[in-house]
Amino acid sequence: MTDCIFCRIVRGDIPAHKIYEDEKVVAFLDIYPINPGHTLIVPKEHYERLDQVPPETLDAMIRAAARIAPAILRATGATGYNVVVNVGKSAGQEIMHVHLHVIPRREGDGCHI
Ligand code: DGP
Repeated sequence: MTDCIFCRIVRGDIPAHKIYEDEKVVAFLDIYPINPGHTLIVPKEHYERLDQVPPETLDAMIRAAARIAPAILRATGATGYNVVVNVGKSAGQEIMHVHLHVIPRREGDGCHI
């Protein structure tokens, strides 16, 4: 998927504010954040849907979320977070390269996830 925007971010062909990377995944700030620190975790290999991702890559995605979320909270002062994945256009998926949203939250922030 050479023209997939997240594949291009993974390759470094287009800029993104990367905050974490390991063998399987990259995490970077969402360009249209719901709250400050809103982060996306994407597998380095292209899969469209969550149900197509191999187990070891799923593990890496959720492990990355658990690892970076406390740092995001410390950096933003948020007190909680949502981990969200949209699968399919009908569920709001706009970029067809599977990704976890890590969305920092505060009491009364008015977000409707
Ligand atoms: P979804 O609707 O679940 O497919 O979320 C796609 C998210 O990707 C959306 O919150 C905005 C973000 N996004 C789209 N294009 C770019 C981009 O070029 N760079 C970054 N950092 N985020 C992007």
